Amino acid sequence: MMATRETLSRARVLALGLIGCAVLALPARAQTPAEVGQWSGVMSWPVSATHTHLLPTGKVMFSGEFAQGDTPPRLWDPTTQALGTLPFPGYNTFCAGHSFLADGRLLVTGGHVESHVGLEDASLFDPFGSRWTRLPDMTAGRWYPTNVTLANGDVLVISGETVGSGIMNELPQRYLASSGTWRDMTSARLKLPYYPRMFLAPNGRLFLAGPSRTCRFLDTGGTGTWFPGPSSNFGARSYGPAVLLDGKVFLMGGGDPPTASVERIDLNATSPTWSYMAPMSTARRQHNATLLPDGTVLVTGGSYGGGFDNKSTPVLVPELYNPATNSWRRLARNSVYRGYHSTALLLPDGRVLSAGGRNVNNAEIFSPPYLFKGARPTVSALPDVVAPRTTFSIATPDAGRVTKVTLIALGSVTHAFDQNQRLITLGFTRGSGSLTVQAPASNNVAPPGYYQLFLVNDAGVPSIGRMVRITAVP
Ligand SMILES: [Cu+2]
Repeated sequence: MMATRETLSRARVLALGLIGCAVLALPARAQTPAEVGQWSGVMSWPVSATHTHLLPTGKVMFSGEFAQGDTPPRLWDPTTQALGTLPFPGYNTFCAGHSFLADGRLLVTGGHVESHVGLEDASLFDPFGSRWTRLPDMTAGRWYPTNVTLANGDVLVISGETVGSGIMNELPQRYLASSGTWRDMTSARLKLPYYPRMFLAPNGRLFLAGPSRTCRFLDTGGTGTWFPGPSSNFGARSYGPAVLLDGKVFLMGGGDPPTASVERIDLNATSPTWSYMAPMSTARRQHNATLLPDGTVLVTGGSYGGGFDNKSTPVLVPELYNPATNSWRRLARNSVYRGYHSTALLLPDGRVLSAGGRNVNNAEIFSPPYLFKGARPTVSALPDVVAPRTTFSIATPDAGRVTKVTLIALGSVTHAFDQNQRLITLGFTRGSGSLTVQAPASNNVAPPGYYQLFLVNDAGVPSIGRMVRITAVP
C-alpha cells in the first residue's frame, strides 16, 4: 500500500513538473497596452526636436540642432498632427536656455555661434500672438545655459559657454520681468557645467542639484549669495535628467559610463540630504524624464554604454517610476534611438512626445498604460486663473472617483533636462459634482505661470490637462 501511494504521488509530482515545464516553455504572453502602454508610428519631422516646448495654447513648439537652428522654429498640433512654421527670431537659438514667464511667453536665453561659442542675445516668444520680442543683450554669450523661474516670476539665467570650450559664463543674471531688464548677480559668480540642473526650492532659494556632485543653494536677493548644500552620493551625472516633484528632486542616471542609480532629496526637510532610491533596470545617459499626471515619472531613451552618445547601445525600453512605492516598471519599447539632442514632453491629452536626437528628424508618441484603463474623468468647469493660498472649485461629474489632483508646469526641454516642468499635488475635498481644491501654498511651491491641471481617478486614469494660470502674490 505504502509503495503504491508513494508511486502515485511521485507520478503526480512528475506530472506537475511536466506541466510546469510546459508552462515555462510557452512563449511569453503578449503584454497589453494597459500593462505596458503603446507607441505610435514614427512621424517624419522637418527638423530634430532638440528644443521642445508645450505652449499655453496646447501646441508644441520645437527647433532643431546645429544648422537647423538657423531655420524658423516649428509648431506641431498634437490634436490634428498639423505641422507649421513659426517666425524666425533673427538668430540661431540652438543651445539656448528656455523657460516660460508668468504670462505664458517663452524666455529664450543665449544661442549658437558655433560649438562652444554662445550668443548674448535674449528674446521672448509670445505664443498667443506668434511673435518674437528682442530683449536687452546679456553681458556675455551663453551656450548651454539654464533658466530658473523665481517666485515673483523673474528668471535666473546661469552658466553657458561664452567664447570657447570650457570658458563658462560665470555671472548669473536675473531677468526682471517687470522691467524687461537684467540684474547682474555679481556676488554669485561661479563656474558651473553645462545646463545646470537647478530648481526653486520651497524655502525660496534655488537649489543646484547637478550635474556635478557638489550641490549648493543660491539666495537670489540683491546680487546673490551661494550657500553650501548636501552633495549627492553617486558623483557626476552628465546628461542625466533631474525632476522636481512636490519639493523633492530626483536625479536619474547620467554619467559616463552611465549609471542606473537614482537619488532623491526632499527640499521640504529642514536639513535635506540625498538618498539612493530604487535604481532603473538599465543604466542610461542622454535620456529624458517626464512628469506624468498621476505623479509618476516616465524615463525614455538614452544609451546604456559608455561614450558621449553611444548609438550602438540604445535603450529602447521606457521605464515608469512610482515615487509612492519607490519602484520601476518596464514598458513597451519604441523604435528609434533617442539620445543626445532628443527631447520628451507631456502633452495635454496625457500622451508623451518623444522626439529628435542627433540628426534624427522624426518623432514618436507614447500612450502610457493609464490611457487603457477605462473612461477618463472629465472637467466641466474650472477657473482659468488661481492665486496661491486660496481654495477653488472644479466642477466634474466624476468627483466621487477622483483620488488625485495635480498641476504640472509646461515642459520646456533640451539636452536631457526640462528647465520648466515641475509637479505639485493639490489637496482637495469631494463634493457632489465638484471638488474643492487647495491652491499651492506659495509661489515658492508654484512660481507664477501656466500649468496643466489633471484629475486622476481611482483606476489611475487622468483627465485631459486643462490650462490654469497661477498668479504671483507678494
Ligand atoms: Cu548640444
